[in-house]
Amino acid sequence: MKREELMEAVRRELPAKRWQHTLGVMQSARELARKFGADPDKAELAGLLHDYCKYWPTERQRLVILESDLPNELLQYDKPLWHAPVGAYVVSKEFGIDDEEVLDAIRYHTSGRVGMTMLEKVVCLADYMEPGRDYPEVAAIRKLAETSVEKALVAGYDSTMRYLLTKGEKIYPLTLLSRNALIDEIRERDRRNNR
Ligand code: DGI
Ligand code: FE
Ligand code: FE
Repeated sequence: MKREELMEAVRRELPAKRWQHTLGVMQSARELARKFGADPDKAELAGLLHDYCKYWPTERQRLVILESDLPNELLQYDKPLWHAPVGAYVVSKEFGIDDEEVLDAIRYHTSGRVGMTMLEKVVCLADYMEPGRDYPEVAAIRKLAETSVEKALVAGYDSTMRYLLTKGEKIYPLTLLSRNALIDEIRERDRRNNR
């Protein structure tokens, strides 16, 4: 499928505002990839596809989880988490995307995971800080992203967790593990630099 066709296929799935968000994530992911050393084309492609299933009805997403090899355990966690793994599965089937690095960047763009690749980090961070994002912590996250993708991502997860706590929502364990792993990475690098 040509790039224009792929973009058109994604645009059709999304309300106008979410399509603008997607364009912003593509741009930010490409820039962050160049800055921090991931493949800019893969980052942009993952950015294009990352929210592909975001507006699918819950029942349609549930069916994908049940009928694919995705872990059924996902169904115990909050629905806003589903679109990431469901999206990775669906774009592999619908568009024949077979680059596992790109698929993982889509799969883990909401929660992150332990041992994230640089590509996964920049896509997740781009989602938090693309130009259209506007929430209280975004300025601080953009500032941190000038020097550290890991520190900026931790700040992103912190803002998500604070929001979830005020709402009385569950925290997805992988989000917490991902944050802890990034903090370990940051501390390890600081220790090395201070030796
Ligand atoms: O899809 P986007 O809105 O661009 O961003 P996203 O993929 O990061 O999804 C954000 C949504 O996911 C938001 O409603 C909060 C929710 N979320 C993120 N992490 C967790 C979470 N929800 C729960 N319950 N637990 C989490 O750990
Ligand atoms: Fe998303
Ligand atoms: Fe997004």
